Amino acid sequence: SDAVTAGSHATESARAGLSNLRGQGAGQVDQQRVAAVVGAALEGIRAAIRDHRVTYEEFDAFKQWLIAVSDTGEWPLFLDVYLEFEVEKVAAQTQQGSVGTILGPFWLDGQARLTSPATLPMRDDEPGTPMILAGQVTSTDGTPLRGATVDIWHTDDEGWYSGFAAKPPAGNLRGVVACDDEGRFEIHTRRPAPYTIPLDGPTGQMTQAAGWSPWRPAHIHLLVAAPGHRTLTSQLFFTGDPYLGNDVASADKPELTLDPQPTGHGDEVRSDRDFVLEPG
Ligand code: MBD
Ligand code: FE
Repeated sequence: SDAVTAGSHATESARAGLSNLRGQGAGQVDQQRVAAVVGAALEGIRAAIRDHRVTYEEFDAFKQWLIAVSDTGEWPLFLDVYLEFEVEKVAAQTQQGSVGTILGPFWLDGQARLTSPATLPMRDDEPGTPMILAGQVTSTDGTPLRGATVDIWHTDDEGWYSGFAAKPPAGNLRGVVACDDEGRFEIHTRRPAPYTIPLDGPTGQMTQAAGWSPWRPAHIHLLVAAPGHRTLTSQLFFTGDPYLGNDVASADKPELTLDPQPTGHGDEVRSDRDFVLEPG
C-alpha cells in the first residue's frame, strides 16, 4: 500500500539519517525530567479516558491502532504531523535568524551535490510549472556566508516524494546546492503540489475518522547551512494555496509564503528569498 511504502522508508530514514542531522538523541535523561514529561503525557491520555468515559472497545481499538502504526512504519509520519510543530515552537523561542518550521519525515541524507546555479535532478519530461528559487544566505550581522549550502526537497507535480513513493525515480527533486562565495543560490525546479498524508494507513485513517483534513499546503523543504552557523530547517509555501491555515502538520507560517512571478520564459515562475543564519 502507499502507506506501507512511505512509512517503511520514513522509518528506515529516521533510524539511519537523523543522527547525522541533529546528533545522537537525548542520551541520559535526568530522572526528574522523565517523570515530569512522561508523567504529563500519560496524565493527558488518562484525563481523556476519564473525561470522555472511554470504553474497553475503544481502548482495544486504540491498542490495535498503535500496533498498526508500528506495522506500517508510520511513527515518523504520525509524530511529525501531530507533534513536531510544538517541539519546533519550543526551539524557536531561543533561536535568532530566519523563521523556520518542522523537518517532517521525508528528508533523505546523501542527495545529489550541485553547484549554484543548479537544476534539481528530474525526469526529461518532469511535469509541472518550471520554478526558480533564488536568494542569499547571510549571518545575523548581514555578512554574506561563503560555504553556505541549501539542501532542498519537495514533491513532484502529483504530490509524490521521491524515495517514499513508487513513481518518482530515486533522487528526483532533491539536492544539496552549494552557494557562491557570497552565499547566493539559484535553484531551478518544478512547483510542488499540495500533499495528502497516505489515506490507507493508520495516521490518515485516524485523521479522517476525526473529520480532519489530511492535506498539507504545497511546500518546499529546506535545510540552509553554513560553517559556524546553526542549520536552519524551514519550508516555503505559496500564496493562495487552499490548504494554508489548515495544514494537517500545523507547520505553515505567514513568514514562509512565496508569491512566484512569471519570468517571461514560457510558463516559468521565480521567487526570491534570503535566509539569515544564527552564529553557533
Ligand atoms: C510531509 O510532506 C511533511 O512535510 C510533513 C511535515 C508531514 C507529512 C508529510
Ligand atoms: Fe513535506
